[in-house]
Amino acid sequence: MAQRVLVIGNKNYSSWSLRPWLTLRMAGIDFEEIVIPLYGPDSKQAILRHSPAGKVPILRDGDRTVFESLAICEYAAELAPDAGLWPADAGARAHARSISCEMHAGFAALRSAMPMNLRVVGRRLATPPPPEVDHEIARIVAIFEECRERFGAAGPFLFGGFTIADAMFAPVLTRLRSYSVALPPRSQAYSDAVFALAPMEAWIRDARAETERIAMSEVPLA
Ligand SMILES: N[C@@H](CCC(=O)N[C@@H](CS)C(=O)NCC(=O)O)C(=O)O
Repeated sequence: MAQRVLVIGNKNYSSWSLRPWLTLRMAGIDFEEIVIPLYGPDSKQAILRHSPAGKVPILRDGDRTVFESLAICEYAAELAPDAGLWPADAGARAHARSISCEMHAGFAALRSAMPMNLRVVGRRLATPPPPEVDHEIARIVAIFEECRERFGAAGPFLFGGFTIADAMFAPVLTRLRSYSVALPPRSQAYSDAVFALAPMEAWIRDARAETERIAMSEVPLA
């Protein structure tokens, strides 16, 4: 096996896998990838061969095993200290860490009602989602607007240059786009900047080339 390997799920569906993959690519950190198609008869065993936690993503770096998406992103920031994966300013960095943890731990209603499915763009859910989803979307938009206003002057991303916070929210941007959630202009411009990243384009291209279908992610669409 190569020195550094990121074990991920299907690119079309695995939102947790996208976050560290994008972080590593944006930081210019070399790695090979192993894609394990999820929720098949042998998937769990294949994942467990890499980590007892039994979930992807997993980073294998020599004899180190790093699991949990945000922990892998933090590890990437240590591998590439000059890549600006966290904002340089301590206050901005604290805020970036706060919203990254908020994303990692929260937004369960949105994640359940609007699963990541990169083959879907500009569709609508067949039935209105529960009200918590609207509350979570409002909170996400508030995060985008506040970050762009307070910290975003130096570039198009939440903290100007690309940071782990952008990676943490990238899958959410795909969900909002898939299910036609309108964004205010500043948030839309932010979303456009993330989709225009070359690694993001590459991930979506690979995702659409996959052939597996995971039924739980095929929500009814109007
Ligand atoms: N908190 C974990 C969540 C990881 C997770 O739920 N991964 C899903 C795929 S996106 C998974 O491995 N599912 C396969 C399974 O549970 O067998 C992280 O941030 O990495």
